[in-house]
Amino acid sequence: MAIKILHAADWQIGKQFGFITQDAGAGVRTQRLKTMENIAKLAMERRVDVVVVAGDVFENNTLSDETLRRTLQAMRHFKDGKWILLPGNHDPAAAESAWTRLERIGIPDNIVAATSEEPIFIPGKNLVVLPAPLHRKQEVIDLTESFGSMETPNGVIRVGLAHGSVQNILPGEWDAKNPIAPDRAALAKLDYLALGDWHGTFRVNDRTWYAGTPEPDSFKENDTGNVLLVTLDAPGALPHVEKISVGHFFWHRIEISLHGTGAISHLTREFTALPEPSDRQIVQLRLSGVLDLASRGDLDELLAEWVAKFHYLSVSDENLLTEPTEDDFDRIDLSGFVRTAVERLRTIQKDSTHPERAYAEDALRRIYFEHVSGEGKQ
Ligand SMILES: [Mn+2]
Repeated sequence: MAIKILHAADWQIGKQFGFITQDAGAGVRTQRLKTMENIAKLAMERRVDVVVVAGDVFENNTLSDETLRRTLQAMRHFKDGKWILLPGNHDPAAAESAWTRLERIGIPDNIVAATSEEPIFIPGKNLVVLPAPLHRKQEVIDLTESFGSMETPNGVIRVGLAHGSVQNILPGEWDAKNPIAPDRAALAKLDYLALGDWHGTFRVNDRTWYAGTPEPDSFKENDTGNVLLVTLDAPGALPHVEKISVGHFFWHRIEISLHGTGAISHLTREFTALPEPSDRQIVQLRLSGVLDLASRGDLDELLAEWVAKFHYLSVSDENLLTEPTEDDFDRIDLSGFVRTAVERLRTIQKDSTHPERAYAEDALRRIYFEHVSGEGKQ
C-alpha cells in the first residue's frame, strides 16, 4: 500500500520577531502555532501515515515550557499517525534541551523525538525513517553518511530525515555548515530524503527536497509557506511530491524613490498590487527621494491609511527629503562645475516660460538629494 508522508521543517516555534512592534508582533508569534495546528488538521484530512519535521522545530532550547506545551496542543489535531520531530541547529539534542524538557512534560505516544541515530519503524506500515539529529549547532562531518550503514529489511520504504546544507546546490551564499551530500538518497538507497534548514521549498533531486518553513518568517523571496505531501507507492518507486501552501502571512520589501508629482500615486499602485487580503501582508517600506510639503502631507495620509490595512507596515524615511527652499540651495557648499550647474538650473527654474523648466526642477531636486544624502554618509 502507498505510504503518505507530510514533510515539514523549520517551524522555529518561539521565534520572537522583536522588530515587529506591539500587537502585530504578538500576532506573528501566535500565528506560527496556528499554522502548526493547520498542518496537523491537513495531515488528518489527507490521511497521511506520518508527519516528519526536518529540524529546527523550536527557535532555541530555552523557549518557555508554556510554548512547548502549546506546541503539543497544536499537534494533538493529528492523532491517526505518527509525528517524527528532528533536532536541528536551533534546537540540538544537547544534554539539556527542549527535547529533554518535552520528555519531562510528557508527550503523547504518537510523537517521536528523533534524538538518536536509530531507525524508526512505523508499526503496521511498510516504512522506516532514518534520522540524523544534530547534537550541537554545527557539525563538520556529514551526519547522513550513517544512513548507508543502517540495514533495514528488504521491501521496506526507507526515508531519511536530516537538517543541514546540501553542498554546492543551494542558491546564493548559503553557509556550508552541517554538510549533506547531494547524492545521499542514491548512496544510502533512500526512497526519499526529507530535509530542513533552507527556509524555501527546494527540490534537490527526484528523491531529495527541502520543505521550507511553513509560516514565512523573513523578507527573503524564496518560496516559503509550504509543506510537502510525499506519496511513495512502493520501495524503489519515484516519490510523488505535492507542494501545499499553508502559510498565513506574506512578507514584502518595497524600496521606492519618490520624486515630484505622481510619486504618491506610484506608491499607491505598489500597495494595491500586493495580494489580498491586506491584513495578511507584512510590509517593509524604504523611501527615498524629495517631496514638496504638499506631497509629503499626502504621503503621510496614505501611510496612515495602509498602516491600518496591512498586518504590519514599517516605514524607513531617513532618505526622504522635503523639497529644498532657496535657503537650502544657498547652503549647499559646492564648488566648480557643480556650483555652476546649480546656478544655471536655478535660473531656468525661475523662468516660468522656459521650455525646460520642469527638467531643471527635477535635476535640482536630485542634486539636492545626492548632496544631503552624501552628507549623511560622511
Ligand atoms: Mn537550521
